[in-house]
Amino acid sequence: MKNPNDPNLIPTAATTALRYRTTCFFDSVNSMAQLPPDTGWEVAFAGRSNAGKSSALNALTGQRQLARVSKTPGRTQLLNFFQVEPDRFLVDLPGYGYAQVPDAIRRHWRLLLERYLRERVALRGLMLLMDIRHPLTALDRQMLDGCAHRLLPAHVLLTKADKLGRGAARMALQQLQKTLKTDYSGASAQLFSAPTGLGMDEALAQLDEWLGY
Ligand SMILES: Nc1nc2c(ncn2[C@@H]2O[C@H](COP(=O)(O)OP(=O)(O)O)[C@@H](O)[C@H]2O)c(=O)[nH]1
Ligand SMILES: [Mg+2]
Repeated sequence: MKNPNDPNLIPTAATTALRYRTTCFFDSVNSMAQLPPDTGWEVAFAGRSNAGKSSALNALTGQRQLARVSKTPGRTQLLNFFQVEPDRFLVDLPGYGYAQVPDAIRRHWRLLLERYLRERVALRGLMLLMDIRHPLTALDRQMLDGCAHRLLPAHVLLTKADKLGRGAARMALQQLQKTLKTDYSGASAQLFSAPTGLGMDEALAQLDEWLGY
């Protein structure tokens, strides 16, 4: 457990519950066999490379460098487990859609991701991150299809909402919500911005619900 007074914590994230502030790295996993025991509650974070997954994980936990924020996309090649408390995890999934990855490795990720999503009992919900300027790519749809298939709830964070004006951001959200309603009724969506904190409370409430708090 981390010291909540650690200087690495982001002081502005005052609303972040203490349980997330003390989240710490647990393990990196490259195969189904390496997964922690399938006994608890976990929420996975998925999205295209560069969608803002690491930034969101850091912002939601109020920690500067829990997950590594990268300007070079495609680096996170493993399932990274972060422990909120014993048996409760946030899982950073490999970013998808990155072109510069050898086919064999891409295939390995895809199969691992598919099996994890399909078989993991501890998995209670999927946070799907999409850059608000490029929402709902073919791979995003595949993730939502996978969730629908096993009735796993999904919640979309439209990231980098600060890059658009308020009206444009709201329109992008409404449009996405309309599509979700017809194509993926088990999925919800919200605006999110790591640097401004927009949507933080809503996202944390969703985590609380899925992790059984
Ligand atoms: N303006 C803005 N930039 C963001 C936001 N989230 C992430 N970024 C930037 O987008 C880039 C990719 O972010 P990162 O968290 O590493 O994405 P990941 O590959 O999905 O983990 C970095 O340069 C971040 O600083 C956001 O909400 N707003
Ligand atoms: Mg990342």
